[in-house]
Amino acid sequence: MTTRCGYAAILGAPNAGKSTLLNRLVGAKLSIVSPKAQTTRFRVLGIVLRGETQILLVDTPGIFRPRRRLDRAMVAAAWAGAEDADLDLLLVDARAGATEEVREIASRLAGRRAWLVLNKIDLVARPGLLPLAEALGGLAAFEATYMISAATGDGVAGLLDALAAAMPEGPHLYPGDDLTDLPDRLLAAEIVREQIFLQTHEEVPYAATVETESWQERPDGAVRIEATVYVARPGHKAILIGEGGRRIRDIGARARQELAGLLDRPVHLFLNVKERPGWDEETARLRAIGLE
Ligand SMILES: Nc1nc2c(ncn2[C@@H]2O[C@H](COP(=O)(O)OP(=O)(O)OP(=O)(O)O)[C@@H](O)[C@H]2O)c(=O)[nH]1
Ligand SMILES: [Mg+2]
Repeated sequence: MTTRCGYAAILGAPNAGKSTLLNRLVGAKLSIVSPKAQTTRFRVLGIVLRGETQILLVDTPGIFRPRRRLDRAMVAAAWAGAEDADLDLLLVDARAGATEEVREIASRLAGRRAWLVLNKIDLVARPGLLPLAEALGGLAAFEATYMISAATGDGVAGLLDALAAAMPEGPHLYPGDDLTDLPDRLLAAEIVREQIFLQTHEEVPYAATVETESWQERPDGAVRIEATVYVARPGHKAILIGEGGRRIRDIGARARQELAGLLDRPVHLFLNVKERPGWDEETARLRAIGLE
């Protein structure tokens, strides 16, 4: 029997719903999601088996005009994901439409094998979708156009079938039951960062990074995780800790609960907040999240 296997990168402007789509396609929470732009910072692999095809989906950071070294590394990771893939999916927030950001990304896809995927169709009236597809269709030679809602799942099964059929022939690159190559330590740090994105505002989530410092399997089956949250400014440390330590307790409690579900065992989570001005320009901090 012929098998197929290939990479499909999910690309787009920040907040288009790329991570939501990855999680939906894989059927597992692998990549963190928040209502804020620039949530994802590095590529996240999601592995899906559809019939005889292994689809290697790559969630990427949103593409925007970078300022900090961290931002530049994020955008570079996104384009590297696109360039390494057999097929690029340009995911567009249908409600936001053909923004300047989206047009620029689309124009850079010229000459590559790409599909246009309009997302969040649960938020817009259908008659608006065709003109949007036409406006973007002129910017790259998209092989196909799909209209989906990553949130409700509308149209996603059709997209998955089409992806399976579009992958090149070849042996599967990962064991059959693998869902990702993301190490548990990195997943744990990301789940904490997701809570920071959900529970803090303005520049605070953007000025924070999380690293797992220790991971101990305990005899009773639980895991004890210690993580450090680095913040760029003293004021941010106070905000993250909150009055009487309430904010950091809530962040830890939600992250712990989420991780216990994902790892399927009891989790003891300890968070440390440290001030580290300029971490977002520091090689070691970027390497810790697989950038640079
Ligand atoms: N209504 C609706 N909301 C969606 C849909 N897909 C994603 N969202 C929401 O859009 C927001 C952004 O979703 P993400 O998956 O984090 O977007 P992203 O493209 O990965 O964002 P970055 O990682 O920041 O580039 C979240 O609040 C999602 O719940 C959709 O199909 N419909
Ligand atoms: Mg994302």
